[in-house]
Amino acid sequence: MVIEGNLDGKGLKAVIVLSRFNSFITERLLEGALDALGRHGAASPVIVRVPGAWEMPIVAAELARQKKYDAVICLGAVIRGDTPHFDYVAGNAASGLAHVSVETGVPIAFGLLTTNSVEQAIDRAGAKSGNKGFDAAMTAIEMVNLLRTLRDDGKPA
Ligand code: INI
Repeated sequence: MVIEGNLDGKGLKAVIVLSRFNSFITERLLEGALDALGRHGAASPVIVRVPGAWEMPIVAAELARQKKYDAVICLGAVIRGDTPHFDYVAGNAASGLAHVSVETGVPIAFGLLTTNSVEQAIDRAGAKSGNKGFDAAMTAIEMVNLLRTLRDDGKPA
């Protein structure tokens, strides 16, 4: 038996946590996520803007605890500079979001780019390497449906 989540977003309530830092990239990720949700039948998501990736875990935790949303989609871009700052911001965001997801049982999609250059970020925000915001939203839909199936009776729909 194989159990997996389908990509039907009908009735799905998502919330997007969107970082304003590097907004020329993150706004493209938002476009991708909205495209994916809309094309798979999900309702228009609530969008919560935060200053930067560092602030994402506490906001994602608050939203997940409210139990108003089926999934939290986090979109941001951390781009490496000349100092170790990148490692602290990206590392905290990644481990914080993983923790929130496991602790609350609410799927958190990790649409946070962590790149060595602006070019790599552009490539992943709608250019050569697709749009990671789109991918994160698709993952959110799949995970909501997978967890519903597992919490139901374990049988695929
Ligand atoms: N925040 C990001 O989302 N991306 C970055 O690339 C970034 N850099 O490079 O500094 C960044 N920093 C801000 C950080 O997320 C916090 O908003 C700030 O430190 C205030 O708490």
